[in-house]
Amino acid sequence: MQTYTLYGMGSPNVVKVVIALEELGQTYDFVHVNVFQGEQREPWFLALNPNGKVPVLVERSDEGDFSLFESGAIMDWLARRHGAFGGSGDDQQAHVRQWLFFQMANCGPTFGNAIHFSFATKEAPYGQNRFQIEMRKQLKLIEERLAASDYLAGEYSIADMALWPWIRTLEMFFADDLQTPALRRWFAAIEARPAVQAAIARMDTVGPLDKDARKVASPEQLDRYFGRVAWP
Ligand SMILES: N[C@@H](CCC(=O)N[C@@H](CS)C(=O)NCC(=O)O)C(=O)O
Repeated sequence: MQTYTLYGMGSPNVVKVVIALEELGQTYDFVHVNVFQGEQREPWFLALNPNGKVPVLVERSDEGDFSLFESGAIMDWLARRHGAFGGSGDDQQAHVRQWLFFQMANCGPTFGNAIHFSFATKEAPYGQNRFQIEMRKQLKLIEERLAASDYLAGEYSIADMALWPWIRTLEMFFADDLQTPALRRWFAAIEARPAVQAAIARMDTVGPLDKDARKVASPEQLDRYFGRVAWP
């Protein structure tokens, strides 16, 4: 029997883990990390993730404590630990990982940068252009895949759970780019799942904490958070 503590904020890389925990019927404590005040660089947090980023998942069981960072590794661990959503059979498992890694290596960084360069600064047409072009390339690929298959790896899996919150976030900034039929069908099917609704409700309690934390963050703290200056 395991219990979980998830360290995070209201960002897509955290939401995907909340969805997985809900889909797997696990209970978990949520520890909000105030990234605007730099909690992720405090020694207690760096002991959990030396890279200073959320999410981190700690599992407690009779076998002892087990701590993991990097959301893709966490998703893969949860799927294997509970024997669900990781693909049935070797081939299927490989395809789940293929789409999970695709999200991790491509969509996360690209969508994040497309949002950052388009909305967090007015000074970077080069960055806007570069990341919006790459974002649209990835969205086209995703649309083609979902036109051929109900879910990314065939059956609903951690790969879909990993991408879905990123599409949800992208919708706040690039809704016009997301109106393609297969993507819409896939998005609605996942949104309708009770576990996903439960995850959204849980995250609704976290969003205001981020907003409040950002409101009181100093310009120096925001510079650090956005990676515009190095941490001391
Ligand atoms: N590849 C990492 C990315 C994690 C990440 O970028 N976390 C952000 C929030 S979504 C964060 O902690 N930012 C604070 C910082 O970098 O100082 C993962 O998927 O876990």
